[in-house]
Amino acid sequence: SQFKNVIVKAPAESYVTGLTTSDLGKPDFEKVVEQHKAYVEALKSCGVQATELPADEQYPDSVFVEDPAVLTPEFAVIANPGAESRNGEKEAIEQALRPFYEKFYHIESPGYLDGGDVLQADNRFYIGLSERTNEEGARQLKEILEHEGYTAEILPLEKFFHLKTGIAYLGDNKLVVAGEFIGHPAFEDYEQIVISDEDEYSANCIRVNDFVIIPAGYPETKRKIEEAGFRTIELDMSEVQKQDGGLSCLSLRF
Ligand code: CIR
Repeated sequence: SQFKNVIVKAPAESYVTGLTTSDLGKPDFEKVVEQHKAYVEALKSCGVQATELPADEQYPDSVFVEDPAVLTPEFAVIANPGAESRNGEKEAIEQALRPFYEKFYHIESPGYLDGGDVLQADNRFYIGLSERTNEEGARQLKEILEHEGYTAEILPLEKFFHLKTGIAYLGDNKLVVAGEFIGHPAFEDYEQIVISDEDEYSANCIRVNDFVIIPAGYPETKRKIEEAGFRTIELDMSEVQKQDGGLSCLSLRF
């Protein structure tokens, strides 16, 4: 299925003070602005219309718009982000989605859920239990999705930060997997593109219409994805990686 729209949000200067578990150092603000611009240009070159939200200094991590919502072609689910400093990001995202959707659902406390823990593969959804997504949040989302005719499976994460840190669906039954998802029984029906531990960061890639966007610096991943029949676009993600973010985190695609 083709994406027509994306929502992105400019990085705030406070970005450099955002949440992270990585030891890659403090991001450079000017550089993340450049990398974000290149990201938005790449999305546009894949044929989508971009809604570009202004930076919000109050929320250092708000550039990661994937976490406050889960979208399907038919409806939007406003998530309930599990990090306290990020929870309020959902207000601006719901507002930005209003023109595009009639039907909204909401994940409600004590349920917490980050969109980064949700993977869609055609009519199936996978929901990861993480530091950000609890059982109640996952259960609420599963109920919504099943009510709408999708299937949903809940999987506890062992090491990954978010579910999509280590997995991506490219369409045509093809799945990119790394780390704990290699050989995982939930995914045995897919054709798998297996990413080695050294290249783990590149498992977070995104199919956008005729292209797969991947992080720059992973020639093995590029080769594997091209061999699977896709054209790739590479983007420098260094300043995003420093704050635990990846390609999927920076946009909502629908
Ligand atoms: C956070 O800790 O919430 C941000 N620094 C990174 C969020 C990355 N989002 C994602 O994987 N979906």
